[in-house]
Amino acid sequence: MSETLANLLQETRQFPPPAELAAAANLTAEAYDEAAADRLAFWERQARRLHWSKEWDQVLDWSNPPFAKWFVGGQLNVAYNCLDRHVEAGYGDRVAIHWEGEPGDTRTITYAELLALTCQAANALTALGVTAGDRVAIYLPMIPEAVVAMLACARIGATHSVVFGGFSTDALTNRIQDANAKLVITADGGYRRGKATALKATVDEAVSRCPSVERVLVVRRTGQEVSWSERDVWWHDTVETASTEHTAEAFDAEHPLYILYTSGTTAKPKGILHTSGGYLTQVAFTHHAVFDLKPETDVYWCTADIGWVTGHSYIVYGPLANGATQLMYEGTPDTPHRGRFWELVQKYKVTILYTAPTLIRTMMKWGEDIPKGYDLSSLRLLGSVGEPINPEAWIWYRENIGRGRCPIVDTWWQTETGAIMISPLPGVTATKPGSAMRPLPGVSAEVVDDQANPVPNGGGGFLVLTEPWPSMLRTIWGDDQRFIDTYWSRFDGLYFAGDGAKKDDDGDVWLLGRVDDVMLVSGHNISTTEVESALVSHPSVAEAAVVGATDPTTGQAIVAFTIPRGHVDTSGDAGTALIAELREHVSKTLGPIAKPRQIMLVPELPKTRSGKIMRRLLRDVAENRSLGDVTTLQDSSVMELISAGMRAGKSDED
Ligand code: 7RM
Repeated sequence: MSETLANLLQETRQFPPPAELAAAANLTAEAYDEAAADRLAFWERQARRLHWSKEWDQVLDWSNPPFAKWFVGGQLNVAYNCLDRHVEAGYGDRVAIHWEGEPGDTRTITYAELLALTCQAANALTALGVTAGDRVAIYLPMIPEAVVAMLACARIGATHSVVFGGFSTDALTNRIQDANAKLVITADGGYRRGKATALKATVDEAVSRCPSVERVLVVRRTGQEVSWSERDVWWHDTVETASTEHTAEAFDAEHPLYILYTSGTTAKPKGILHTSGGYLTQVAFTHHAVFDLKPETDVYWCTADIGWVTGHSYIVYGPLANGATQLMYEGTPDTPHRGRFWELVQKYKVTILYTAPTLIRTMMKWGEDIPKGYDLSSLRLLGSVGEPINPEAWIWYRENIGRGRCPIVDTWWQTETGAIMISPLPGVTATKPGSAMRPLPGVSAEVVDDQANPVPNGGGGFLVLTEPWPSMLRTIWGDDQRFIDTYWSRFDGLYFAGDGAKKDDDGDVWLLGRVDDVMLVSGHNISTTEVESALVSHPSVAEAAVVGATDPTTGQAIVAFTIPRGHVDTSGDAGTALIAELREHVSKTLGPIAKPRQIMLVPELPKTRSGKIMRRLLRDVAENRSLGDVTTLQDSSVMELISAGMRAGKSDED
């Protein structure tokens, strides 16, 4: 029998939950049993966390798969659930958002204030002709108005489509056109890396190619010069002069809440559609369960941008549905200095931090002296999302940020899943560095081989979801067939996530990267993640990206791009010696089959705007091809540096 995916990495460290946290945890181990006993009754109980104007008749309608309906016949208003009900319950004075601008300006917004702002925006949108079912594009920096704009859409039943503020005119144009948006909400500009960058100019250009757009609503953030036309209106002239009273109308549980485009690498972006009742149920439940949120005392900080699903589910809808107090930050981690994030944790006494492996590995590269300079004692729980987190990065995060005290929740999920699916429970799970551990209560996941048979413990294969879940995508906007083809056709009746995974000897799940990235070396399927983790486990390495390049003898050969840690000497012979040592290190850690053919020492790696490594581009470099599409790249100069290094032959090969 041929293996689906080799299982090379052995990691045996384990960390039980801190006793104090476990004693007061929001969820105990019983939750798994309750959900297993009756999954739909479990989700029905979670739905009761929300306020429903009309109770549902049926929990799940799965009569027409893969098109699910959750809480059929139920009605609710998403914004009412995030705002009004907290104010009505007496929490109007609780801070919803501590906002910090990149230049250091601040705003503190209570739930009562956020409600008033959202009502004003809802009234202004209505006055601009937006009604339930219309699409609204939101292209804003990380300012409170972004949250207000999303909630105002939700309040009046308009479907928002948030486009990340760093995206180009073309990306914005395509997304506005695909959704036929009627209104665009933007700002004059935003602050990034110490500079005021323009947004309005990009919108002007995009809108000239988008006949569906009737009005453009503009927030003044930087005060920079903007050109103006008849379709433009200022936020301060419309929203801020509107009435603060607005009665929320209830919408169907399956009313569309938002479209969020996933930037496919080559094909046209997919508009992932999420609806209301099931989505809000699962984001609220998971935020409560995974982050153990105590709304009276916690200060929660998710460092994602609102333009990604993590910002939608774990800055806006989950935390606000749960009445959380959170920090929202406009800028980058290195402006004005590399300690900015830790300075913010110290200043706001952040208790729960949710960030991405890319940030953690960047901090590793900058060195532990930076976080050492700050008081991080307020932290009690750490989260990770976006990519597999290598065991060494996990340990670095635990020691240097969590100071050995805080549990880490490694949360696996996707834009398509809407909410966290696989994650430790912080008061229950004894975590393993690098493993997302088990599906959450109510979630059914499996690792299967190419015949859809579950792999035994110790085996690797494809991650699938075997039962529908409340926050699942409902379709791809305007393209049901593509929804079926992309997610439901590879394995009959199963949702195919596109990720490789393995089960360890205890049955715990380890994510191994996208299956498109898996390497085939001398007949063995080897995961990029495992080789990267082996490299990062060397004390001189901060970050690594591994790809398979065509090879005449082995089919594919492993090529590794490696960023050294800050203190490491890589000049001349020291660099050559390090490369030889790293190849040996991988061979010893994973076995000779995984020994890289080539290792390049590089200053940066190509990443998407949300921080995921773009292995496709590195494959082009490794195979000496001209670079493909680089428009979604975070920093295009990175590729020139890497290609130049490759040409100069700064690598080592047998
Ligand atoms: C939330 C988000 C989804 C893809 C997913 C994986 C990867 C995300 C983890 C992870 C390993 C994790 N949505 N991914 N979280 N891989 N461990 N904890 O990132 O739509 O932008 O990306 O991200 O490959 O399929 S996303």
